Amino acid sequence: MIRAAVRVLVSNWDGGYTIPSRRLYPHQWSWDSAFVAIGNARWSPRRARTELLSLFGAQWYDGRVPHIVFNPAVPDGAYFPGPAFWRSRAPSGSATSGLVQPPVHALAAWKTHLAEPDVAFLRRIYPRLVAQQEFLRVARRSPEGLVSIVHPWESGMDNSPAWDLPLQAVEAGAAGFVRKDLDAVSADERPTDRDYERYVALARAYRDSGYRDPGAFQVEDPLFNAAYGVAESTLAGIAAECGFDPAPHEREAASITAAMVEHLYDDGLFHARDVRTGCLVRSSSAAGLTPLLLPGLPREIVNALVGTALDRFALKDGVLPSYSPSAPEFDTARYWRGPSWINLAWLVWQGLKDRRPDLAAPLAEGMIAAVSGAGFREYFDPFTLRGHGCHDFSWSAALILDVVAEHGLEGVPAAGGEVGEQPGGFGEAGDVGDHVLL
Ligand code: 9WN
Repeated sequence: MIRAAVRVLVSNWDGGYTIPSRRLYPHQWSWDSAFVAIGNARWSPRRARTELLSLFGAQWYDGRVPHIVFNPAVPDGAYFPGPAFWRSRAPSGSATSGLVQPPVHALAAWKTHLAEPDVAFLRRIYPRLVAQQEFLRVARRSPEGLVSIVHPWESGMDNSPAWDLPLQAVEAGAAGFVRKDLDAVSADERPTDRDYERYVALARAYRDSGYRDPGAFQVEDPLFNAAYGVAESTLAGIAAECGFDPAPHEREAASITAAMVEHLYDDGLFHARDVRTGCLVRSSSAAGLTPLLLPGLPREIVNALVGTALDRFALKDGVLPSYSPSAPEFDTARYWRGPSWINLAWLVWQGLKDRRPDLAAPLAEGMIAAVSGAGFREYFDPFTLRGHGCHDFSWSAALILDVVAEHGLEGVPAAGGEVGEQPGGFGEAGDVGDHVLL
């Protein structure tokens, strides 16, 4: 399994970074690169550092880290919306999108450093990570002290039922575009055309405002805010390691945690809040469990989240659905509307490892069992573990390397050796000249 995971990462490597998937996502994605670095740190910290530095090489002057950095060698039509749609360039000259994704990069940089201590790398990336947070504070902070997203693509959980209500305020523009995703994945595993029309209309309006004005969608998402908060507490550690003052980061982590508890928490789960209406968007998204990542979360809230995870997300079974199966919007196969994703399970696992190792263990085994049966698919049916979305998906491979390094191989069937639908058997991890540390 370890070799098969490394093989996926090697075959998706494009020289300085890792594409999420050859056919479906042939460019660099922001939070994917962070997850990939976390996995690469386990066998090639050098590659993990390169991945992160290459992403931050496309950071804008205002500090934003674009959610896609386009590879100029890939034809424009290979992914929609491509560079011609976004019409934006980073100071480095790279064509990029103008949206962002959850800032899980400080965590990735820190884990990379833990795998192979390198203070020079930390000192290089620290100011960029700080600028990434600064962009969110300056451009996206609401009076409640929370950070908002202006597009479902910024949540990373693009098609979550949590966005159905806020998206009703968005007028779907005239079609006039051709989706590329359906060339690679079946339509019933992807967002509907109606969703895409709204995504495109929103992105176009944001682009036309010079990537400045939040349009008809402005939402405070629990996962995004949890990532922002955990970035601050991680930056405190990075600052201390580099000889800088950690206190401002500690204060910011405490203040975002308090604001989340005050404004986004209700009845055992965190929810998104619609900034335009001021209302909480009650949903059953597993995003609402990810504040478990926050080290300063009050104990009673941790206990309540664990209760919800057990009752409504069948946590003990080990396979975390992205949306509660007890909710009417739940779908076993459609993108972010119920299937299990390795990155989401990994984030919740991170939050449980120290607090509830008894529950973190089945989650680790559930992730391992999913890829053992179906290969490194993009997402999985939470009941049958059937694979969905694209094959050879980078973060599924990367995060499994991290889970296996910490948890061991429990969860792999005894007869294992071959990973379900992975074509071609195992390759050699060392064929690119990296050191295998695992
Ligand atoms: C739009 C690359 C990305 C992930 C997102 C996931 C999906 C893109 C798409 O793929 O989004 O950004 O085309 O559907 O939702 O989380 O970063 O893997």
